[in-house]
Amino acid sequence: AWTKHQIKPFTGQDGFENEVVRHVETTLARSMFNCDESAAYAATSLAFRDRLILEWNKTQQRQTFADSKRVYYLSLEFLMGRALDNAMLNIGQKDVAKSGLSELGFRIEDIIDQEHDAALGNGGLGRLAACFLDSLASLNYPAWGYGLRYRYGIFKQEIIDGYQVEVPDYWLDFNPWEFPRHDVTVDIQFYGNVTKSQDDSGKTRAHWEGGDHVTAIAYDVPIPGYDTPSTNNLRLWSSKAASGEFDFQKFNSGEYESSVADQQRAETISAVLYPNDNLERGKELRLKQQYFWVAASLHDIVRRFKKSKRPWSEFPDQVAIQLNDTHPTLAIVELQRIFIDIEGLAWDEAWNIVTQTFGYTNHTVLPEALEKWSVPLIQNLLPRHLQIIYDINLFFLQSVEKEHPGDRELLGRVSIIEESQPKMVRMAYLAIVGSHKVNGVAELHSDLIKTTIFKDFVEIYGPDKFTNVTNGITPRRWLHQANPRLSELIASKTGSYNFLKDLTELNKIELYVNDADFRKEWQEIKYANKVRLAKHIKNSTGVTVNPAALFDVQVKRIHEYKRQQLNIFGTIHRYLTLKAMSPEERKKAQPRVTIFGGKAAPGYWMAKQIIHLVNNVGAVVNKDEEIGDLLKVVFLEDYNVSKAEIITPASDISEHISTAGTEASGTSNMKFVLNGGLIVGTCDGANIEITREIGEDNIFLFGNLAEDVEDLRHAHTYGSHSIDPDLNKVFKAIEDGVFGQPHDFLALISAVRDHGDYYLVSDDFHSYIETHTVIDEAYKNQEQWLTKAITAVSRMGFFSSDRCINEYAEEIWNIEPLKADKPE
Ligand code: 26Y
Repeated sequence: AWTKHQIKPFTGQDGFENEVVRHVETTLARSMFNCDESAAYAATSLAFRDRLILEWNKTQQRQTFADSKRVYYLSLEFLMGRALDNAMLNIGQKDVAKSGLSELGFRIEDIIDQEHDAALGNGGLGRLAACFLDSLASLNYPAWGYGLRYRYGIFKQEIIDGYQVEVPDYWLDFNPWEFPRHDVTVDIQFYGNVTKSQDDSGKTRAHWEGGDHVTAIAYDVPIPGYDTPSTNNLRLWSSKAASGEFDFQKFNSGEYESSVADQQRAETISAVLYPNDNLERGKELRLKQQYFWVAASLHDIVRRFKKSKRPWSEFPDQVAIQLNDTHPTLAIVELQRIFIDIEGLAWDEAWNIVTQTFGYTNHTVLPEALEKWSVPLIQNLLPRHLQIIYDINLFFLQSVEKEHPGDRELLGRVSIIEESQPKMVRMAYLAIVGSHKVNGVAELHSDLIKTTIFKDFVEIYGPDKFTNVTNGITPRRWLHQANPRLSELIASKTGSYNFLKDLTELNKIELYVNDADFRKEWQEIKYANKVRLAKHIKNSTGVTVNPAALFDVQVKRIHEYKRQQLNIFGTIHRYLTLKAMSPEERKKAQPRVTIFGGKAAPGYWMAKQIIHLVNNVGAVVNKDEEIGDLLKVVFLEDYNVSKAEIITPASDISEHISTAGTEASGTSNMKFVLNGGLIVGTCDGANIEITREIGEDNIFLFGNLAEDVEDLRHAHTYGSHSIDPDLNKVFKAIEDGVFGQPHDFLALISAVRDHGDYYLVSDDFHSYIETHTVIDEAYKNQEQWLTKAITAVSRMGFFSSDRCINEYAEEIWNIEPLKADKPE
């Protein structure tokens, strides 16, 4: 087909082997005799990369030539994971690599396993950006990602004596997937001061002068689409001292160390990913990162537009920029600055273009995650930007005043500047005012932002500015790559792998839900995936688990709102219940493995206590011979994308149990169901839409509803807060020292018992425990369970990130796919 690759494929297995040998011997300058797994990984990657580069160049040329509108996805996080497997699958020819490597004496899995994850993100927001890039390329949309090339990604997590220890993630030793563009640089300015002058026509112009200068260097990463030649670009910026900055004067006069220090200060900007997820800290270096990245990206975009020689008014016809949360909000201010200070446009003309260009995606309603930057900090670092922010705010408030005369309280509430001490810039408000569309990431979340944090803005702009685009996941990585056998089984029934391009085709498998052979094979695949995870658990924790037990998984960043504490309290309750049983009763109990994984932000003390408690509970339970296989509790260290690819296909039940109204969407919930696991969850985020799609018989929902959360919290503070009696037994066991020194865990208990139970752990505990009893019983009926799992998978088509990206393209970006022409 013409959509297939125009680059010559490897000429069979021999062709592939020749390329590997050539790269080992020439590119790597090694001999095949001492080609180890890491060299084989390098050579295999280079062989596939060669294929990618040619399509990548052609795609970029095609897009430039067609002069089509592009979307730029600005994200401080891209949690890409590994690239080789993805490249082999998207290009095709993984089969050729498999047999070729085998002939050279390697197993392809071991070679894939050599790659270091590209872990340039914290969690959901960063992984969403990665899924979006995959869908944008696969759907042939002209799109670039812009981010930072952190030298250190998210830290590696080690568990030592039950505690999290952070280890730096230096990942760039060998990275064949990036291309430094030393010729693509942008000069970035910080600090300094602003002067005004009159130009010839008498207009005043602002000049931002002096200060420090740092250079941004582009590193490009090819993003291959699945079964299409389209290969998009992810451009990551790296900082280094501006060429004038390495002070030879200083150097020659013997101040070698201080001249090196200047250099290092510049390189610090892109050195490390901030490890906070949903927790704002207001650090100056983080603001520097944001401006550095945003300014480099905008100058790049504007430079590209100027080559087209079109009038500025056509800028929004060529360029759509999507802000992944408020982290890139300064882009709005920077584009306005470029237009008025550098290109000489009038304010209104410029502002009109700016607002047509930007869209803003909100990912959270948690107050502690909403970005605010102090006015004095911005004043010092970006003096001209602060002036422009004040002007944006002034014109905005004037327009509000016009429509709502005399409503001083409204003006105070919606002001971009918070009148606090010190004053703060509310980045979400700035993002709303500077964008033409604002979206949430699941229906409930999009409704909540309209009725709570952004209510006044709905009043001001009307409801049409606010919309919903429910998140999705790429089925290429999260089904085909993570679970190749299930993908193959599905293809054998749907007739092709086309479901990987149109996930709604999964509905065809519902026809086979009663087909005995199909069911048997499905069951075997799940079991094999559990065996694989059991091996991983053994290797990483030393704990032996029975693959026939019910695998109950909660893997995600550790956060109080995600309520891993509810899970571990429930697990303790299970243990106490088992301990109280007679041997006869125990024989009827459903064996279970409770699996936790996830990182805590290094400064998030409560999250670290949760990790500690999970590990201590595991240490006691796992060696209790009376309990044996009835319960194992494991904490898997260093949860990341490549581990998720092993864990996700192996779950029977996964936990998505946030306090209702707090989890914007969740995306791992989608991944687990797509892999034939069922969900225990609250009525929160995308769980609600998953239920609507797959049917309420196929999901285990529990707990209070979002609409009741406010009243319940109020009751905790002003009424009486009685703790669930079963939960009190759990607290007592902890306090009695059953799981080690109770001292460490008292804060977890008192947050619930004495400090208002903000996350409603006690309110939901009973319903949670009961639901797990229901789950145990349901699992004992394996046939019925299997029916639920197959039915659920068949109805998951909606949650493809392809559907999601098509919605953004139509409703927000107004862009069209651009396909390669048919070859002659
Ligand atoms: C301000 C800074 C500290 C900050 C850094 C990272 C704030 C937030 C974040 C990350 C947020 C995040 O990952 N949000 C998640 O986005 C997913 C994709 O939309 C959602 O599925 C998930 O519910 C939400 O928590």
